[in-house]
Amino acid sequence: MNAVQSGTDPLPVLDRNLKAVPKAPVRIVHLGLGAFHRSHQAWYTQHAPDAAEWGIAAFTGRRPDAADALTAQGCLYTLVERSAGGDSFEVIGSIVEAVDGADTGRLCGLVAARETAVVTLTITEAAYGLAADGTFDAGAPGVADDLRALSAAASGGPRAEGEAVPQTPLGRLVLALAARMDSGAGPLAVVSCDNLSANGEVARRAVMGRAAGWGPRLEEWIAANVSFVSTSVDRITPRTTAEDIAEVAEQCGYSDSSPVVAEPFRNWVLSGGFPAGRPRWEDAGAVLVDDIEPYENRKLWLLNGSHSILAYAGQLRGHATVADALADPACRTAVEDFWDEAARHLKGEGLDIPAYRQALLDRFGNARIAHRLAQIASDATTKLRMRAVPVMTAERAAGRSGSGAALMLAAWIDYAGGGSDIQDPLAADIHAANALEGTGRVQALLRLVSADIADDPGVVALVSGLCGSVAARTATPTPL
Ligand code: CS2
Repeated sequence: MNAVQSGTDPLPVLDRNLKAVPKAPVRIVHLGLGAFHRSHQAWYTQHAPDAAEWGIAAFTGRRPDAADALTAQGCLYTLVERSAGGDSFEVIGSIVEAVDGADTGRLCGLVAARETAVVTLTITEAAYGLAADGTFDAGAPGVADDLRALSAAASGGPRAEGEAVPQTPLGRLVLALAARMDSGAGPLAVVSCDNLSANGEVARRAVMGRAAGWGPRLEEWIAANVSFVSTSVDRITPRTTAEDIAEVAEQCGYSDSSPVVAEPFRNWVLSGGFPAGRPRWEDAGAVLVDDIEPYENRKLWLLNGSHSILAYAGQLRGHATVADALADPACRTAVEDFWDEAARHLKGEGLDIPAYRQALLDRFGNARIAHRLAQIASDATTKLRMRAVPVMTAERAAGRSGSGAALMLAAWIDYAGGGSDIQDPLAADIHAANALEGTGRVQALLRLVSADIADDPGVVALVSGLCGSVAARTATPTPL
């Protein structure tokens, strides 16, 4: 489709020529309508052979904007697949309804419907709101309000004017699961697609903790009827820019307010039961496994871990994108050192770590994907817990220092002290820790990531010694 724009006529909106495309019925409800959902789960659903039976109703998080923009163009959008050699364009139609996340009435209606079989989640790692040790944290932001709202909803009766409804995505999900329990529509699967280890189990704990606000009847129903599926998800999806929107208009000849750009690579590994069915995602390349741990560790440690090193070390060294940072030998060495450590603890048949590392270098080096380091730098306390801590702990248990993982933590601590706008669920605690000095500050910041490593004087000394080193490193070329 090449653009032919005559004179100054406005371009037709994307769905103008495609209205005849039949919409699949809603059988999947998604929470977290963002770019990643649209480049990943929506792509797999569109490419499943039974796509015509599986429509997605996707709910936004905090704001309605993404739903409004998508609804205005019939829920269709362009996926721009950006390789090192060029772009290709595909219209995705698997999302059939886009809804403001605050519309809990619609959410409850859809989740309570017998046709709905799957609820998928991309709500960010931080939104699960678990404590650093992985237990349910009734004091996490928004959770106490959710518990109160759920308890009020459980007591039944007509809802009073202005009565609160849960405000967090998982609080809303619990309300909707209660509606399904009451409708008798039967079991379903909840599928976390966030970058957390054992994300199915994390989702179960976070949902059950909130369900306690409703009461034992719902807790028992969820335990008996909801299958929490674990997944490892992968597709680099930078934030869409004004240039991307202009490129789609020029290349495709229509106006699309909501295109999404992604690398050609994609991967989805799933483990768990789907009691009410699911699309044949495996025919689109997804992999169903019994034991997901080796795959999720490989992805979380090697890809996401090195992303975090590049995000903090790279920005400290003046870089803005993943590709720029990786081209800096000082950052590249830090990544390779961390990978060497992580690789020692990645056991499992067919993981082929050398090939995976090489593929990551190729993917990160794709300079046509402008993946901003500032985007990756957010929510460090939650992310580092999954990315640095397990490797550090395994290395130290094996009698080594864990200096590669320690450098990731040190780079974050330097970055957090730089006065930049910190986006983190624990931002207030980070600011408080920054008021301390020296080792006390390092220890206080480490505690926000993991009490275990903060309580190890060896780790505190190691990380303190590495602070300041990343920015000062001279660039020693790594042999290719
Ligand atoms: C990134 C991920 O922002 C981040 O923390 O590490 O979003 C990463 O790009 C995806 O997991 C790739 O699949």
